[in-house]
Parts: sequence; C-alpha cells; structure tokens
Amino acid sequence: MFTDVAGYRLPASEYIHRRKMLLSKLSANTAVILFAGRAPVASLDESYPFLPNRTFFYFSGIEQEESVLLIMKHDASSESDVEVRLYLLPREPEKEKWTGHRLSVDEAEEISAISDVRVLDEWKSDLEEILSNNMNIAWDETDPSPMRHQLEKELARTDRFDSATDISGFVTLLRMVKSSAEVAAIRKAIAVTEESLSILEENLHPGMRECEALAILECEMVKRGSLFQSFSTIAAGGKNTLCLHYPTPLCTISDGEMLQIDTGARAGGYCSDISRVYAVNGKRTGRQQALFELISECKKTALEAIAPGATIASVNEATRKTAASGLKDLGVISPSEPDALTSCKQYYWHNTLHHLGLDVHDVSDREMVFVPGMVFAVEPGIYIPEWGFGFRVEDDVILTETGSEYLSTPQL
Ligand SMILES: [Mn+2]
Repeated sequence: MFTDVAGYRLPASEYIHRRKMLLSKLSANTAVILFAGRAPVASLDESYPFLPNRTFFYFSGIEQEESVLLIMKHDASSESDVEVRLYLLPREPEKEKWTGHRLSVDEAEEISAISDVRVLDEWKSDLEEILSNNMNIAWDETDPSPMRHQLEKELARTDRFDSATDISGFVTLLRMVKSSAEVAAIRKAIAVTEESLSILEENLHPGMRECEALAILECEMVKRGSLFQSFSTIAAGGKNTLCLHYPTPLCTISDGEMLQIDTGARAGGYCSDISRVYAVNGKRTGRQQALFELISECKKTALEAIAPGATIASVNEATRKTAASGLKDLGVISPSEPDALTSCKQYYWHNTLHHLGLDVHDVSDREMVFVPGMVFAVEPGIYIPEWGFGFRVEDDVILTETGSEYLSTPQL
C-alpha cells in the first residue's frame, strides 16, 4: 500500500482542488488521460510492488493497478462544462481471493470525489469516441506505464501523436508547493520515522550488525503502518559511512564506530527523509564530535539560506562555504589552500537539499526561486576518507513567508 500508515489519506477536497487547477490551464476540447500503471514484472510470475504513477495519484488519490483517469474540458468559456471519469478494474471475488480487495465504485468515489466511476472495459470505446471527436489529448509524457505506451501507438496510428500536450511540467510546478494537507501527511510520516529512530537508538550497541539496525527500523515503521517506506533504508557503519547509498549492510559495527542511518516512513503517499548518525557505544570520539558539529553548522547555514527568493544553487553555495572554512579549521583542508571551496568538493560532494513530497527526491524545477509552501530535505554531508568515516545529518524543512522551519526534530 502506497498510502500506508493505517490508511492515512488526504481529504477528497484536495483532489477536487487539484483537478480545478489543472482544468484552469486547459484549452477547450481537451482530454487529459492519466494511468495508474501496473507493477513491473520481476521474473516469471513475480512482480515488484505496485506504486501508482504519481501524476495519476496526485489528481485522484487512487492506488489501484490499471486504473485510468479522464479529465475533459469541452467549452473553455464555461467552468462547468467539464467531465471527470475514473475507470477501474471491476470487482471479481475469484481474483480478489488471490490478489486482495479491489475498490468498489462507492469506495473509489469516497477517496477521489469522482462520481462518474466506470469499469475498465468501457475505456476502449470511450477513448475511440474521444479520438473521433477530435479532442486535444493531454497526458504525462514521463509515465512509463504499458497503457500509456499503448495510447502512444494509437495516437501515432491516427497521426495525433505530435499534437499531444505533456502536462508534466505544469504538474511539477503544482507539486513543488505543498498544501496544508500535504504538509500534515509529511508530518505524520516524520512522526513515524522519529518514533522508530528513537527505538533504534535505545537498542544500539557495539558489535551489532548494520542489518540489525536496519531490521529494527523497518520493523518499527511497518508496525506503525508504513509498509512501503520512502526508499530503501541505508544503514552503514564505520568506513561504510563513506558510501552514500551503501547497499550491503552486513558488517559488524565495532566499539568506537559510528552508524549512519538514512531513512523515511511514508504516510498518505508522502515521504519523509531523515538521516541520523549514532556512536554505537553512545559516545562520539573527538573527531566524530568535530565533524558532527561542523555538519550542524552547515545545516544552520542552509536553514538561514532557505528563504523566499533563494534557489537550490544559492543554498548549496552558502553551505559549502561553511563546510570549506570548517574543514580548514579541522586541518582536513590545508590552511594555506587558496581555493578551499574547490578542495571542499572532494569531501562535500552531494547537494545540500532536495524537494520532498510524493517522491523522496520530489519533482522540481531546479532553477526555480523558492516560494512559501515548498518542503525540502536538507542534508549537508561531509565524507573524510583520511579519517575513515563521513556522514550527513538530514532534516525536513518547510519554507514559510519569512524563512525556513523544521518539520523534524533536529539531532543534538
Ligand atoms: Mn535526502
């Protein structure tokens, strides 16, 4: 389940509002066609978990395979001359015995506030009607689902392909600014992550394996209803902290070593993304403490730089400056180095922040100037091979009218 946390859901009014925003951008005689997609095959009859296409989900709140959303605007001068339809696989008790409950018409309407719910069998003939009526087609060109590729073929056959409008750019702009319901979902996801982290912290001990830490975290998040987290949790100990997306957490973490955790529960489809570092014996060494303090300093710089009018590049630059001067103070970069900012890049080599939402690295226009309502994961990270470790500390932040505010509780 994508929505997770015991069915945590955004109110249906949210989807009504989003569809209204989309409709306001459409010209007359346009049909927006969006697909939920299906779980990709892993091997033979085994599939990867199903996660809905985010554009489809953003406008419907539905997370059922093979569903189709159709939003039509007939007359540009009339706000009411619109139609919204949802096409779903029909209820089939025999199949549901194998693969679980399918949504009824009433359930789908309750989630999406779409009253015109049809069975998927009707989609083919309805599409033919749309095409024969010469409606303009709009879709999400980034959608890799088989049904969209099928439609692509259909449009190529009727010579309509080049005239189809891609709405993904506009949807990106909508998704970059979060509503209060979206922020509430992200807060819920953060609460689950933080509760799980605090239980992990109580269970840390020298000699534990990275996978044990990972298992404790996943157990606590799943227990709280977050069945599919925002991404695969990273648990790296000792020198493995030098690998950003460390994929093989099987090593033992020895006395005196640090454990890097990068994790995030999901709620209502929305992600959290939090990184913490722990000394497994409960006490940071001098160098570990020094690096932790420098990263905290970088985070403070980033928080001050995240303000209306800033950009991802301006926050990166401000934060790297703090990192460069700190690394000089620590003697990692030579005090006589004339270009500390360039030397710093070998220790601080990833971005400081990314947008957070339905995707963990959420859709964004990277050049766009920050406006209130944007939510970021802020994760300054410094990795020092000469010291045999490095880490990042990551918190989730919202931009308000005046500046940035923590959504998560920063680590001390
Ligand atoms: Mn992150």
